[in-house]
Amino acid sequence: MLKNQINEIRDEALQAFKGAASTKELYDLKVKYLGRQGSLPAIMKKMKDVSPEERPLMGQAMNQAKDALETAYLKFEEELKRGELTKRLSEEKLDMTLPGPPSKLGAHHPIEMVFDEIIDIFSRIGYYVRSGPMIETDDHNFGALNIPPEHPARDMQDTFYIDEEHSLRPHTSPIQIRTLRSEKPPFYVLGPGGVFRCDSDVSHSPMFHQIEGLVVDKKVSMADLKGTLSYFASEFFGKSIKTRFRPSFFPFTEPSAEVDCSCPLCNGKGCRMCGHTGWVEIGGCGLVHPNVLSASDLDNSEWQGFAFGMGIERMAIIKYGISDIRLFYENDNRFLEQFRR
Ligand code: 2NL
Repeated sequence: MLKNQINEIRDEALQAFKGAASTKELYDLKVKYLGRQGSLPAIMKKMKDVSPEERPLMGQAMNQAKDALETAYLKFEEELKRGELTKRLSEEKLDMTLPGPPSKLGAHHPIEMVFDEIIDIFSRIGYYVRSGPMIETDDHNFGALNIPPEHPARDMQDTFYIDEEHSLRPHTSPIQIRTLRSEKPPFYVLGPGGVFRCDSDVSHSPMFHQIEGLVVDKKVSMADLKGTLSYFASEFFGKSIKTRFRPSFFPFTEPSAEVDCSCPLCNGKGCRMCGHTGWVEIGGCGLVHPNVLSASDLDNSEWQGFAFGMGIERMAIIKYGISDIRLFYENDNRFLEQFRR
């Protein structure tokens, strides 16, 4: 009887389901017994040989067998799934005592390192740091520095104006002016900070960094200025460094000079960095112009001063042999990592 065959397959399948060790194995068994090529559907093909009286009984047995197997399948599948999940969770347990992946250490930015070192060198001879706002008045930026109204430095082409009277400071001198006007002499001041100019190409950034030094005391001479900057250059670049002054002009100093030092890269022999001259320019300086002192209410007959200014990017380029100013602003870790100290 076909009905017996059906029940036999059903029992065999139930037994096999029970023995399945994984959801995969169970699924394969379901395909084997219930799938389109499976053994139960195969029986259906024999229906045509069954007598009309027997047919309903057989259909009933077939439906019951299918139901029983579907139900059993779902039950065993659920059990196996739960077991597999428990097993996976226990295997996936994290060992919190394992060391984590190595964390990447940050590094100092070369601009910051140069600032720190210059400030350190001057603070050893009594200088202190002052700061000021980046948006400044025309008077602090230009007027108080003896820069005449028609001077090209005031031009819209060079300076970022905020309104008629304010601009982003184009140099660090307004820091010094604020100090001159709010504290009492003598002064031994450093003014470090970011400055802004309408200028952007391969060797100019619209935002860059400077540091200025200002001394105001009873008797201050060009000799003091030269001694101070020679001390600085030998501390910053090394003892063998020589310095020289070349006459120059700034509205806020008189006399004025450019400061060169012997090229630290080739030791003065001549190389690509110093343009084969053996000398590199590190900044400008001079004795504070009497108009600058009086514009800040200091008595010219009592007080004298010297001042100097340097570009931080330029100092970093010379000291570390950096080839391109744009490297300072890209924050590429491969560049920055080289300055870990
Ligand atoms: C340079 C040259 C310089 C000054 C800055 C200064 C400030 C006051 C009075 C007088 Cl309040 N002078 N600063 C003087 C000479 C040169 O900078 O090449 N800087 C990057």
